Amino acid sequence: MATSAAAPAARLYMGYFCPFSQRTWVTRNFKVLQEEIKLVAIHVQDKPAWYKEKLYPKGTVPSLEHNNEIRAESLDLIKYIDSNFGGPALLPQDPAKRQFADELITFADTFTKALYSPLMSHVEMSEEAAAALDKIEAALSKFNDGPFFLGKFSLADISYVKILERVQIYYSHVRNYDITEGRPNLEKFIEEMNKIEAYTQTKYEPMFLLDLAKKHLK
Ligand SMILES: N[C@@H](CCC(=O)N[C@@H](CS)C(=O)NCC(=O)O)C(=O)O
Repeated sequence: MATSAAAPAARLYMGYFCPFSQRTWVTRNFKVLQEEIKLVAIHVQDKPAWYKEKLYPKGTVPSLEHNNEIRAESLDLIKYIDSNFGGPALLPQDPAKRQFADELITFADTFTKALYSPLMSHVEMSEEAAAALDKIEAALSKFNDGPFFLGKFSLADISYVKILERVQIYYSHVRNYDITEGRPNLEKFIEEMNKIEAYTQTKYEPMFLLDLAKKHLK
């Protein structure tokens, strides 16, 4: 009897301490794709030459090798993984929620830059960073059928949570600024995220993350 070979597992090239990689890692965990997507750890500060030469010329992680193609950019990858693999869907069918998800996912890069920028210069807290936090605080009240951006847990939450986790630690220790102060939705969001195992599996001790980042923080 002829047997058909199982499709080879996809490979997710990632840095365990890289927040962008961690978005794809959380997505994989939540969709229970440990067999379908194998993690290949890359040392971000000391990348092997083959990664850039043979796999992904831009050289950043994460990237995904699937069906003999390489894809990259974490915000694109989480959407790709959600639509091309099994497991619970991480985007809703509802068109209004879907459109809001796209807007939020697109804003995640701007949010990241706004929050990191004061930390990389000698600025206490910028208007852009406070406005970006206020924007997501307001976004969290748009749908009231749950504590997440779209009510239920989705890719929108995954786009922000690993950045929020870090900037909460950095601002608290380096700027004495609590990003959740006066932002109750954000506080509740972080509390609820900490009940999602797919996310908590990717967390490290705050002091460890602070130590890793210290040489970049001003
Ligand atoms: N926009 C990219 C950013 C990826 C990124 O900057 N990754 C870092 C590690 S956290 C990296 O690979 N840096 C090394 C390099 O730029 O060569 C994404 O979202 O995937």
